[in-house]
Amino acid sequence: MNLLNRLSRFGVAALSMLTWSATGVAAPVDVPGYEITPVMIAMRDGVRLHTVIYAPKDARGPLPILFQRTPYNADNRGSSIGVALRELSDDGYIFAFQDIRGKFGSEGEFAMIRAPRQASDSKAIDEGTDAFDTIEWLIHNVRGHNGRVGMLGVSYDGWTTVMALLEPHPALRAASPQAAPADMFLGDDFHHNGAFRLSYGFEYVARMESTRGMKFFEFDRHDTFEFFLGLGALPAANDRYFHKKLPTWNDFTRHPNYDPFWQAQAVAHFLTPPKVPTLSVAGWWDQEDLYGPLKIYETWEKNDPNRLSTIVVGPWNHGGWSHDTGDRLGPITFEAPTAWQFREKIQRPFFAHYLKGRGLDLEPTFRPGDSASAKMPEILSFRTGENAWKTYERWPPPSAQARNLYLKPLGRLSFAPPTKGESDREFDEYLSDPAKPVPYYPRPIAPLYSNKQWSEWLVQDQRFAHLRPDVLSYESEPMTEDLNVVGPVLARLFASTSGSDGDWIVKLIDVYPESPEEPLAGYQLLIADEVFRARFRRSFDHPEPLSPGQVEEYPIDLHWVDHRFGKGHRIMVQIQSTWFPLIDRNPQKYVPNIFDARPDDFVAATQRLYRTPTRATRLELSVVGR
Ligand code: PG9
Repeated sequence: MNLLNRLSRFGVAALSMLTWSATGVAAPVDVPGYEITPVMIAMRDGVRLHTVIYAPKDARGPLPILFQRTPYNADNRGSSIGVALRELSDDGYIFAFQDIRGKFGSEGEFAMIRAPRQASDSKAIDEGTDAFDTIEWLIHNVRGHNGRVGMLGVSYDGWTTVMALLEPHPALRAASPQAAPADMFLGDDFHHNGAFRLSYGFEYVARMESTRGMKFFEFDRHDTFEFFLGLGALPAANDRYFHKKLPTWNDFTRHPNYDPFWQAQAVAHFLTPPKVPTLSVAGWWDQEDLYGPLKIYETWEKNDPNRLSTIVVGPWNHGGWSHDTGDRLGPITFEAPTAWQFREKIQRPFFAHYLKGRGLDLEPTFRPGDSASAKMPEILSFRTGENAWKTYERWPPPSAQARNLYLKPLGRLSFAPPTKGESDREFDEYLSDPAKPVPYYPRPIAPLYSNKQWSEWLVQDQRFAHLRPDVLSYESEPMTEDLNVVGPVLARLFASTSGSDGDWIVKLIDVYPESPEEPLAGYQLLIADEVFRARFRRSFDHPEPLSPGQVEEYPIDLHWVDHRFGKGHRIMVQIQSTWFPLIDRNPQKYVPNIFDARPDDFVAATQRLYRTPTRATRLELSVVGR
């Protein structure tokens, strides 16, 4: 029996499931002007996925289908039609929202970031085959469509969009994966360079795996800094709260290294050359997934002769482009409604072009070259600090010049390399004490989803950490002219520790001028940041202890930056070894698995950063003139 026959056989069963939502178990939100059809759609292995279809009642002709796959409740998604999807719904689409396996109304088992199937196993399923099977069903069962399907979504839903692009259904004609994670060990939600994202890992997994729906973890206090410090070593999480019932937490504890478990799950390793026009989206201050969209775009770019893959990076936090106007983030203002501009002037014409055959009516600012162009800009980026959209054909732009910014004595930062004998000390040092970790945000630190702290922490003024005895701060002279840092930023540390493991956290900061006219006088704004767990300096799959006191070189990728350090601003670098509870505390004494560490494994250590001609700790930047 071919796939189509099988689908229509299951399709009959699917339509009979319409009663499921009529029982009061759950019901899709009502959206005036739309006919709502909840269905159970059978996948190739017989598992049925709850899908809600919204069709405009006043459609004057066939419409494309916009399809989203989510672990966050398809029944609620209709509410985005007039909001996050408003600029699209104004154009007229049929929307289909689906619960992925094991979540809310769908059958089957939920697997957190289910690993892509092996190419050799044609019978296996993954989120890509589920997208394929659903599109197949939609185009044969939904009335009034034009044969074209688009997919889009933020974060988890962005990742399901990427999965649909591995072996895309022929009807999938345009896709926008937004803040899609690429690798949960190297750079996205759960770890960065092997360092565990404690508060996020703990709270997200509790929320997603305590029930088939979602349930927030109930903290017994407001300050989660205190909660996580009180938790002590990580075995306490299962002993006290999770009791080995949360599969992903158990996976964290069993896979402390970049072993086949994480490698098999990282979609970055499985991407196929782009076959579908794709608009990736990332936010400069995305508190969850900045690594993913950049990595996915860069990987696609290696094999994209037909320019199918493009990217937009704006001044947003996680998903910030999908709501409100985007003219500010916390106290930082952008002088333009950047989120609305993205939705109205980029996302809307992108889907209208590929799904409705409309000309690409982009604003002049967003068009590559001088004339109206039939192509999306390859890279559209909002340069923060200058507050202007820029288009680039390549990253970094070919005109970019490499420049190094060096740590100097007395907390100075300079483009002049260190010289022999400029200081009688070769290093600066601090004591890192895991019993008194540096908070990542001024305390009290609220639970992640309880207020705006989490979603805006990356634009928090860093003065709360400046001059702490366990944070090294280096600052440049005020800029005498604008400095445009555009391209990848790499921190190259030469460092030692008295311990046998440790973390290095590097923060690149724009310090606003101390002037009475400046509303944010002295503000320390994070521009780029990253953590590196030293045990992984040679290999992420085979960690190794450090030799106490031995100086090692650590290249740490701080990702892309497009920022103007304006005239009068200073550049600052802060370096520290704890960032809590964002990152779990490194015991600083090597233990094979930090998830098995005992309370007495945690020891204070002296950290040294070197700044000599041969051990010149620095930031490697790309700089452009305009
Ligand atoms: N950042 C979230 C997530 C994505 C994928 C896995 C785990 C978490 C999200 O916002 O969906």
